[in-house]
Amino acid sequence: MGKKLFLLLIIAWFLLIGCATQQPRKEAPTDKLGTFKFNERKNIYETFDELANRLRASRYYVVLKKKKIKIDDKVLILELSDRDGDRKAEQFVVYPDTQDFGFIFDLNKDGKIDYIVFNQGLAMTKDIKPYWSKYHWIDSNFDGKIDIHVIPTIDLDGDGFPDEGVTAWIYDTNFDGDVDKAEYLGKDFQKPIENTEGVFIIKAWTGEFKAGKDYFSGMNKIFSEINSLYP
Ligand SMILES: [Ca+2]
Ligand SMILES: [Ca+2]
Ligand SMILES: [Ca+2]
Ligand SMILES: [Ca+2]
Repeated sequence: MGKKLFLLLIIAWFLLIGCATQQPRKEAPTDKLGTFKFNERKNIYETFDELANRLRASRYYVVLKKKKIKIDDKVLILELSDRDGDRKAEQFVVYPDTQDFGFIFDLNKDGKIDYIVFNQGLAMTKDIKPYWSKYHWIDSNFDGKIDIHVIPTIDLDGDGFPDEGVTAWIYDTNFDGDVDKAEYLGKDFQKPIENTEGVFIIKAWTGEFKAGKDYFSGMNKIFSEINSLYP
C-alpha cells in the first residue's frame, strides 16, 4: 500500500510538472520593454531579433486566422499563427509565391501590431557562415503606419559581406511617409547618413539603394492588412 501510494505520488508529480511546462509563459521577454523608446532602440531591436529566432525554431505552429487580401492587383492569402501556445498570433505568412513572412508584436499593448520582424533571407558572415537575416519595421508612434526600417545587412567596408553588428536605421520622424533621417549603428559607433537632395543612400550588402519619398508605403500595405486581421 505504501509503495502504491508512493508510485501514485510520483505519477502525480510528473503530471503536474508536465502541465506546468505546457502553461504559456506569464511574462514574455518583451513585456519588460514597455513602449517604444528611441534611446533604447538598439536594446529593443536585439530583444525582438532574438525572440524571432526562438519563435522560428519553435515546433509549435497553430494557424489562428486566414484572410484573402489584394496587394498591387495580386490576390494573396494572409495567415496569422500562434507559435508559443498562448493562443495569440506571433507569426504572419503571405502566400502563395512569396517569401513574405515574419513575426509580429504589440509593444505598447494597445491590441494593435506595432513591430514586425520580417524575413529578409539568408545572409553570410565574413567567414562564410550562412544565417537568417531579417528586417525590422516599427510603428514607433502607434498610429498604424510604419515609420522606422532597420536593415541588418550593411557593408560599410565594401568587402562584399555584411559588417557584423552594423545596422542602418531609416526614420520618418514627422510621420508623413517620407524619410527624414537615417543613421548607421554599430557596436560602438553611431554615424548619421547624410541627406543627398532628399534621399539617403544606404550601403547595403547587396549594393547601394536610395531611401526617400514614400519609402514606407509598400510595407504599410501588408502592415495594415495584418492589423485588420489581428488579434
Ligand atoms: Ca502566441
Ligand atoms: Ca500596439
Ligand atoms: Ca507610425
Ligand atoms: Ca517624414
